[in-house]
Amino acid sequence: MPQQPLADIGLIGLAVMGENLALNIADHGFKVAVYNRTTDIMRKFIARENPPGGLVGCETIQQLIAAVKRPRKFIILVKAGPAVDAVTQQLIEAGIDTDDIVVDCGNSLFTDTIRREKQYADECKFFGSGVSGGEIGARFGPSLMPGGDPNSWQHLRPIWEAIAAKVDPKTGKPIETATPGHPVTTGVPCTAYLGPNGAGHYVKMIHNGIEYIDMQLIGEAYWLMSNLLGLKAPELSRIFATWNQGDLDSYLIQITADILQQPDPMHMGDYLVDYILDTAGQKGTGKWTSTNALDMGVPANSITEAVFARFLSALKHERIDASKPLTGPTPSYTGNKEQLINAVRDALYCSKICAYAQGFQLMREAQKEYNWKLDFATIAAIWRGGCIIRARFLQKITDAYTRNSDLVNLLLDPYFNDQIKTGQTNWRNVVSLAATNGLPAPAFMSAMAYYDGYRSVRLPANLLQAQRDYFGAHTYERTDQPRGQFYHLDWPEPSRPQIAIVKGAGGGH
Ligand code: NBP
Repeated sequence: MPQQPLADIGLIGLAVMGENLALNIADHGFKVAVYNRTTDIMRKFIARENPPGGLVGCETIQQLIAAVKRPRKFIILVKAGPAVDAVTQQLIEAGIDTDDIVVDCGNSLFTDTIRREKQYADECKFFGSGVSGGEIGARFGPSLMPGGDPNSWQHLRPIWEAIAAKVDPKTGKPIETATPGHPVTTGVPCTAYLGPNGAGHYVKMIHNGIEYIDMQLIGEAYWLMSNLLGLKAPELSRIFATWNQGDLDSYLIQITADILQQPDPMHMGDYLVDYILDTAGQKGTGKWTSTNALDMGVPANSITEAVFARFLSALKHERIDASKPLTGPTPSYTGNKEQLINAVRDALYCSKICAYAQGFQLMREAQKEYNWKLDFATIAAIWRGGCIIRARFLQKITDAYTRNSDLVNLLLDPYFNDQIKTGQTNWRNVVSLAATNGLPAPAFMSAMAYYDGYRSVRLPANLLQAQRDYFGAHTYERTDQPRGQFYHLDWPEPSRPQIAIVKGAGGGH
């Protein structure tokens, strides 16, 4: 019997992401050997889906290794965490070569990827690649965020570029016409090498952090319009659909319009959104982004606020109890409806700019911390298609970083600065309306606090530093002396002030 040609790549983990990614790879003409811990799942998958010659089912890790051509490439798509190490160890114990490439495509914490690359360096090339777009993205074109050994990338690149989402080179808009067996093969792929070790998973984590705040902002826009204007789901759907024709054009706005027009299957004439319990879940990537911001001292307050908003939503029983004794105004708005809708649109756009500014500020700091050289124009470009935050807006970010790759903050780019200049009166009015009507809008408000804080020459931190020196002798710098000179005042005895220069930088505990 003639021997079967070896597979181009192996894939481990046939849950929703693994199955869809395997089919996507096969659609592009690559042969994929697939393995799953529970063999029956693999057998059923092959029986159900095997496109002509595209998939090779393997019952053991040894079979999988034997089925893939050298240098072997393996994608791991198992539950993030210890399972990734378990699978990597199995591959190593089963005899993969040092040149074989093991790519973790799950939502792994980037520090785990940094650790794994080092830990397995003598046994294989461990590589991390973020994947965004959920099951549909995995099937027809995700945004792929690879990071690891640059030579390994050259082996992965043809597959990654083939299976990634594509955008139109002229407009930057996603080309979304793939169907099973008919993949999109033209356009600019939404993938690029991002840097060594954990860079890919780091960028994916920031993507997810931005996704949290993008969703929270849309939720607040929906909530303000429905409470202040009394709008019902179908009308709100039409507003979001209209917004989707302009600067806010994005996947999340588009699905919001779709969701709001969905009738409830259990109540004729009603809309599903009104019956969905108002408690949001989360899988932790927003928390990782927030923790990273706190660790690095980067003010990503809106991203963090979006995570807290989910935590607050989860306190449903407490909120019901608290709604009785805790009073506030009853929402009421008597102004012009169209003006308010436009104002909410502007508030959403201005806040979104601030949220992305925070995400990119985080990446700017991380590249120093982890010794990467991230290309921000490229990162925005590979988010234009395939991923959950895909949006017309990302082309503007690509343009901003193409104009100036050293841009300190997105807010300082002329386009984004102009947008905030144009929209900020409306934005401020919406934030005021939210506050005076007792409607929570933490993302709109925190984005504005970020904007106003970032543009302030002086902040009240002088008083704060004085307090720190008063109670803890943490020292302070003076506005009339060079930076780096630290002073301490003997505060409790103001009749005998003593000023002393504390030597060295960064006094305090
Ligand atoms: P899950 O995260 O639900 O993981 C299930 C898979 O992991 C199954 O194939 C399971 O095998 C395998 N597995 C587990 Br659990 N423990 C294992 C172990 N110790 N050894 C070997 N295999 C093990 O799958 P998913 O939802 O497809 O997601 C895969 C990865 O992609 C995750 O990291 C996820 O965070 C990420 N991701 C998911 C999405 C999404 O929309 N779902 C989007 C983007 C990224 P079994 O069948 O034998 O139990």
